[in-house]
Parts: sequence; structure tokens; C-alpha cells
Amino acid sequence: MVDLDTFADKVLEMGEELDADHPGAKDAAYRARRSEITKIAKTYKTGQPIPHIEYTQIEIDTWSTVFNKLITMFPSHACREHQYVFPLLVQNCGYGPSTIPQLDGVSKFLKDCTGFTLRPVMGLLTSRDFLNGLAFRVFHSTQYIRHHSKPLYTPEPDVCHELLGHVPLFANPDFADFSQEIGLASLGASDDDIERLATIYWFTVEFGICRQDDNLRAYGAGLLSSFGELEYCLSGKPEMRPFEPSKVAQQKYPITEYQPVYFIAESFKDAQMRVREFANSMERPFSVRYNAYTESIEILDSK
Ligand code: HBI
Ligand code: FE
Repeated sequence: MVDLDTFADKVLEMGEELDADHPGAKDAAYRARRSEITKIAKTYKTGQPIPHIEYTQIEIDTWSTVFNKLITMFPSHACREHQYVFPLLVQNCGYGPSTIPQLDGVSKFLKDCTGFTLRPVMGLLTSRDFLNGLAFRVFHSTQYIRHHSKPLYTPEPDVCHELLGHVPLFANPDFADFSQEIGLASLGASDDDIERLATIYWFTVEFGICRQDDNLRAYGAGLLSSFGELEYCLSGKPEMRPFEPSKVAQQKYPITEYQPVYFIAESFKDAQMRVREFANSMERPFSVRYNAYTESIEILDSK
């Protein structure tokens, strides 16, 4: 687990610099605030409490706009697991329109629900580092918020995406197991297999759709945290295909537009078994098993 401490400052683009098309790129005060917040992630060590952030009124207003828009969509578009957990987050973790929840409280709540914990991160990690975290039931979460000029848009993960999209699902045991399965598959995987697993992650944890009581519902965090795409994904316009990991792994996808195709999971348990089968078909120097009691990974058959 402490190996995760070495990921802290290995971030990809936007770790320190912002891309030209980031809404905050030309706002010096925003950039300074973002790096003040990412400093926490840079020095964070496993087991420490996650330091609280005193969010500014501008930041809280951005959160409120996103929160108030999204909650109008959840009853008709979010999967039942998300809808079940959301009121518990309101009761236990300070979710609401006028406060940005603190990662530390949310992480403790998740730990009690499923053993998942949050770990602050400075920005995008490599796919390998990010997926490896899931093997240990660790979700790397940003702590800064998107730029106030475009509250319904962000080119990178931010607290709105993490807290409203990802967190509710990580409180569900079947979803937690499913996510960890992708993480376990990533340990020791070749670069090509990491690419395939990252694609599977994209079409499930980020943009997954599931079937529930004959309806389609969103469970992917990229959908649940995007007012526009949440509406669009269930509008009947995009193509829907069944979740078959070997096919999903080949699918190309845009990262700045709505997805032209989504994959439907029948349940998180079914999706987990399919990912496990896919992982068994990968060539790896060893296979792994998670020991939940020691929170460690056991290597089964090193060759
Ligand atoms: N890094 N911090 C962070 N958050 C993510 O959601 C994330 C990441 N790196 C890669 C990634 N997601 C995915 O696109 C896959 O490559 C796993
Ligand atoms: Fe995400």
C-alpha cells in the first residue's frame, strides 16, 4: 500500500501546467489556487488524514450550480445504487448545495461501506498507476474544483466529478468489487493490456450504462457528473451494445465529446465475472489475489 506513495508527483499533463483550452488557463489566481490545493496531494502519505480545504465562496458557488443541476436528473437517470447512497452522503458527509464535502470524511464513509479509501492526487496519473490503486481499493481523487467561468464543463477530473460521479458508486459492495477486479487485472499487465483495461475502465466506471428493471440507467461517473451527457446518454440517440470486455477493449473513444457508443452491463456482479475472464485470458508473469484481512496482494503463481 505504501508503494502508492511513490505515485504522488508522477502526474501527466495538467499536474502543474494547464492546457491552453482549460477554462482556467489564463486565470493566474485560479492556477495559484489549484497548485495550493495540489500541494496536499504531493506530500500526502498513506494512512494520514486528508487535510481539509477551506473552499472559497466562488468555489462553493461553482459546486452549487453543478449540484443543483445534477440532482434534477438523478431520479430519472442514475442507477439505483447511486440513488440509494446519495441521501446517506447528505446525512453523513456534508453533501448539499452549499458545502463542498471534505475528502477525509468521504473517505472514512467509503471505508466503512466497502473498504475503499480516497487518496488525494495532483491531476491525471498514468493508466497503470491509477488502475493499480484500484487493486488496493484506493481511488485517487482530485481535491480542486473546475473554473467558475464554465461550471458545467471540465476537461479534467475535479471534486464535482469525483464526489458526485464516483464516490456514490464506490459505496456499493458489488461495484467496489467490480472496480477492484479491473485493478487486480492491471498488476503486472503489459503496456498493451493496460491500454485495454483503461478502455474497459472508460466504458464502465466512467461511461457505463446498466439495465435495471427493463430500463437503462447511468452508473459511469463521467455521465453522473455531466448534466449534458447524462441527458444525452439515455436519449435513444447513441448506440448501445452489450458489455463484452474483449470487444469493449478494442473500442476507440473521443475524450472531449459525448460518446457515440455505450456498453450495457446486466449487473456489477456479471460485469465483474466478465472482467475476471478477460484478465485470465491476458498473458501475465503471475496472477494475483487480494487478501482483504491484511489489505495486501498475494502473488499466486510466479513463473
Ligand atoms: N488519473 N487522477 C486520475 N483520475 C482518473 O480518473 C484517471 C487518471 N488517470 C487515467 C484514467 N483516469 C483513465 O483514463 C484510465 O486510463 C484508467
Ligand atoms: Fe473519473
